[in-house]
Amino acid sequence: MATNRTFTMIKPDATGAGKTGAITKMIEEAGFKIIAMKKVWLTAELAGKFYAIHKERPFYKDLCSYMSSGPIVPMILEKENAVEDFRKLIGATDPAKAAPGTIRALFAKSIDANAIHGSDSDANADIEGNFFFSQFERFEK
Ligand code: 3AN
Repeated sequence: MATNRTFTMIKPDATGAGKTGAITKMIEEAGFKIIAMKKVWLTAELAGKFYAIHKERPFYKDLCSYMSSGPIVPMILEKENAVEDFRKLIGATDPAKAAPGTIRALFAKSIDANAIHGSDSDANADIEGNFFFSQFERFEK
């Protein structure tokens, strides 16, 4: 099903490397409108809540400590077919497998420090956007 909104976060490796502007530029040039955006630094506990879906995975603890190791830039984005098109723009989870020209191919350092997150479904885009942004920040009609 085509949707209009997705959720993303620029991760600590990319914010720390000064790539926030370059990545945001790619997102806008790909036709996504930034609906909401801010810079925050999560505690490991909050990162754990965000990634609760991965609680049983072997990389969960490392993921939570990594995602709380520096600032992140969460955003809500709008575009026709947003979830699917954004996953294409960021590329595969493992940057070694990400298609050339994708955000992860250009900026990710490893499978965990992989520069950016993109929601994998409409339902998760909604849950994840709601985690970071209040109703008035989401500009919902
Ligand atoms: P994606 O972000 O591409 O949807 P998910 O949802 O499978 O990937 O995983 C969430 C996050 O967990 C990834 N962005 C990555 O940072 C981390 N991750 C996923 N798989 C691994 C792995 N095999 N080893 C280390 N970290 C991983």
